[in-house]
Parts: sequence; C-alpha cells; structure tokens
Amino acid sequence: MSASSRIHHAALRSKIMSASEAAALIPAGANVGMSGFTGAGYPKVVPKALAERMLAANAAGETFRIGVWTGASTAPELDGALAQVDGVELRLPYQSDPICRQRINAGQMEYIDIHLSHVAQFVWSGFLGKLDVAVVEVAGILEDGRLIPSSSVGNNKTWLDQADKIILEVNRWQNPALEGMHDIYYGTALPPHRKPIPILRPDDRIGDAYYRVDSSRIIGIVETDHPDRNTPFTAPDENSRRIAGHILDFLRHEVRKGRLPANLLPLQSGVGNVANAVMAGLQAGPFENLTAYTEVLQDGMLDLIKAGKLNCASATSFSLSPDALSELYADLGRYKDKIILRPQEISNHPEVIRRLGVIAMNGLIEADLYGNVNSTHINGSAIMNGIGGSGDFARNAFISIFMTPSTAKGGCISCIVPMVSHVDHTEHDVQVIVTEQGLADLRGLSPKQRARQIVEHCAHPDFRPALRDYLRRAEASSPGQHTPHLMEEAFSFLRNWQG
Ligand code: 0RQ
Repeated sequence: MSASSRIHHAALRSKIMSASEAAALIPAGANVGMSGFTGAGYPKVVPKALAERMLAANAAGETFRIGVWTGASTAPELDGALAQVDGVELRLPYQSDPICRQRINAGQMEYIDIHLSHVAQFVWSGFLGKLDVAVVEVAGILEDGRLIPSSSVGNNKTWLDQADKIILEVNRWQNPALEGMHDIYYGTALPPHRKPIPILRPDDRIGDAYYRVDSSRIIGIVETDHPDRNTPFTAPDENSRRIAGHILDFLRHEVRKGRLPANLLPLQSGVGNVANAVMAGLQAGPFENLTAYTEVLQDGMLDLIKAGKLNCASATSFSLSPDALSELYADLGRYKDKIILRPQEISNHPEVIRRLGVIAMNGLIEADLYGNVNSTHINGSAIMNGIGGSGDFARNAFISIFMTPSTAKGGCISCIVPMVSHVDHTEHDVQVIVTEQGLADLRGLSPKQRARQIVEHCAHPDFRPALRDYLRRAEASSPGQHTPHLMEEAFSFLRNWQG
C-alpha cells in the first residue's frame, strides 16, 4: 500500500507533514484533546515530537506545558513521553501511567478524575475551557473527507467537533477492516434539547461508521505505521480464578431464582487480570448467547466470541494483549457483525446502561464494612488510576459487582477495612462484593447486616477477628445506631499499613 493510499481526499493530501512539523503547530498553554483509550487508538508520533519540543524549551529556560484531555489511559508514547518532560499542566479524565501518577502525587500535574460519560458534556458545556487542538488517530480518510475511526473511539467525535484546529495521525498499521465497525452517534445535545438514546439492544446501531469533520480546521496530517501498545495479561492466578468461580456461582443462582435470564444480561467488565479471569470463567460456564455492553473489549471477551458464547460486544475501545490483537487483526472481517465501537458518552451512557440492565463488574482498592468502595486512592490521598467508567456502570447497572483479592501487598493490607479512606462508589451503588474468600450479596440488607456479610464472606481470615472486634465494639458504643463506627479508630487499618 502506498504511503498516501489511506488519504483519499485530494485537497487534504497537501496537509501531510512530519510529526515535528505538526507538533510545532501546537502552542504552549493549549488544551489538546487527544485520541486514545486503554492503549488503543492513541496518536503515536505527534505527542513524542511535542515532548521533544518541550524538552528543548525547558533547556532554553522556558516553560512549555499543555492540558491533555483523552478518552482514558493511553500509552508511554503519549502520557509517558509528555509527563517525562513535565509537559502536562492538567490531565483528564483517566490515566494509569506510572510517570503521570508520580507527577500527580508530587503536585506537579493537576488531574481531574471525571466519570468517562461526563467528559463530552463537560466540553460541550464549556466547563473545561476551550479546546484548542485535537490530535486524533484515524485509520483513513475518505474521498469526501469523512474519517475512518481507528481502534478506539473515546471522545474523538467531541474533540473533532469542538477543537479550533485538528491534527490527524493516519495510521497504516490499523486494520482496513475496521471500516464499518464503528457507530458514531450524532444525536446528542445539551439539556433541554436532549432526546432518548435509541439503543434497545447492545447490537443496535444508531449512528454513522465515520467521523464527520470540517476539513478547513485540519491543519496537519501525519502518516504513521506504529502499532497500538497494549499490555499482555498474565494468566489468571489462583485468587482470580476463585473470584471468577464465586461470580459464576452467583450468576447461576440468579438464573435459578428467575432473577436473570438464561443468557444473563449484557455484561460490563472493567480492566485488569481479575476481570479477564471472569471472562475466562464464563467460557467454561453454562451460559450461551451472551452479550456485552461495556467500555473495553478484553482478551476474555474475544475468546467468548470465538467460542460462540458471546453474540455481540459493544464497547468504545479494544484493550487486548498483543497476541489477542494480532489474532483479531488477522481475521477482523469475521468479527464485523459482533463488535461495535461507540463514543464513550454512549458506551457509558447512564440511560442505556439502566435500560439494558447491565451486569457491571469492576475492581476496587478497598471496601468498607458497609459497602462503600474506594477504587482510586491509596492511603486516602495518593491517586492510583482514576474512577474511569466504573461509576457510570455501578450507579446504573442492574447488578453492580465489585471484586478484589481480599489482601494486597503480599497479605499485609486488608482490602476490607472499617471505613474506606476515599469514596468513589457509595454503599447505595454497590450490590455485590467478591474476594477469593467469597461473595457478599448486599442487596436488601441493612448496614449492620451488610457488615456481617462482608466480614464473614469477603475478609481474609487473618483480618476477620480485628474486623469482628471493631464491629462488636462499634455496636456496643452506640447501641441501636444505624451505621455504627468508632470514629477514632475508623482508619486504624490505614495507620497500621503506614507502619
Ligand atoms: O499495586 O502492582 O504496585 O502491587 O493496587 O491492584 O490487585 O493488581 O488490581 O489491576 O485490577 O486494579 C481498582 C486499581 C484495581 C483498578 C484498580 C494495589 C496493588 C497493585 C492494582 P502493585 P490489583 P487491578 C473500566 C472500569 C478504577 C477504574 C475502573 C482501577 C495495584 O481496577 O483502576 O474500574 N479501577 N474502570 O497492590 C494499597 C490496597 C490495595 C492496593 C490494591 N487496599 N492498599 N494498595 N492495591 N489494593 C475501565 C476504564 O474505566 C478505563
């Protein structure tokens, strides 16, 4: 394929330039909306060229920083490269990069951790200021100027609509068979003009296969052939397999009780090895004709499609290991009617999640006796990644499940604590907590009943006596109170971790 064959719009070919020429068009202080979601579809070369420019500016004693808005986490070529040169003034809405994390927790980078479904409306409403430049990876440009999306959609439609100037990376590495897989919905609006999102089933298509763009705002096009950098999954360990086993038993029980249909309800699964292990468990389980309405398509979901167990997956991005991605890209056409990639304001839309009755499964850092969940902070203060889409799903799911190993750091830390040191998901949004020890079904239980379930089913035996003791003394100290606590001791587990 010739270098320019992915750019079929004649006039736009004149905008082709090098990555450093494109980076030179981004002014210091700009708010830049970049593509990218969990290691897929992020710009591969312009951010690196921009980082080199920032480094040169730093060497000359100047400050060159920008605001970086994305879909979610990206990759070392974007978040890592810009954070390394201290080039990010403000980052949103989700990151998982170690250098970014270190800068945020050192007070060198502002970070706004926003529900992923909220980002588009925040930008359209102007709450975040003006979007100056969009840097978006696409898989190609049609003759009429419409853009073929790449391996993630994220907030790209909003960036392309809202940015004053647009830089495109046209990536020849992206599979041409991606064309037609996307569903870009152009019917969103701000209140009071909103209409229902007409998705009634996970495989409903309601939009276009392409991004529309005003080509007069395109100031540069850079051609690349760099692969997405996805991270490999480790094979499920014993804890992950046990967590998956408890969830499968629970789902079977719900079907037997008639509370879930035989093919369950659309699944949402967060990122990470535990989530992937649950998908692997489903492959061996009895459920057929499954569907997914989720954010990211992981290896386990792809395996379920291949095994004929999952009929369709709606997401906003691929989050596949390098092996799974090569396998998918070798035969992408086969998956065209089974995978839909949508903007994240739709993949995570509260209205649709509630209507479809999604079964949401997400990870946590710590949960407390009453079911409040911390997904984002260590020791109450240091950010790990961000809330991502977990809140969009947990609040609106039909069943909201949170899962974790019962301990962290080699068994030194209990993930079940008296009171969480930071709250992302309140007790009202958390219905089921699962660890390798067991599963606590919190639905229909009062706070004290929930506490007993969580301690007896989820806490590690090493920490159970201390939690039972806390609960007993808390109840004794304030007889009859609704949610007993010993406020002077509520964070005692935290103090223990800090030594
Ligand atoms: O750190 O590797 O340095 O030891 O936290 O923990 O157990 O490997 O679990 O990778 O599934 O991540 C909540 C962070 C869990 C993730 C979280 C330490 C632990 C380890 C990771 P080390 P694990 P996971 C859709 C849904 C929010 C976003 C979300 C997350 C590291 O699931 O970011 O759900 N969720 N999005 O050692 C101290 C504790 C700890 C602890 C774990 N109690 N105290 N450290 N760790 N528990 C996707 C998107 O939205 C894009």
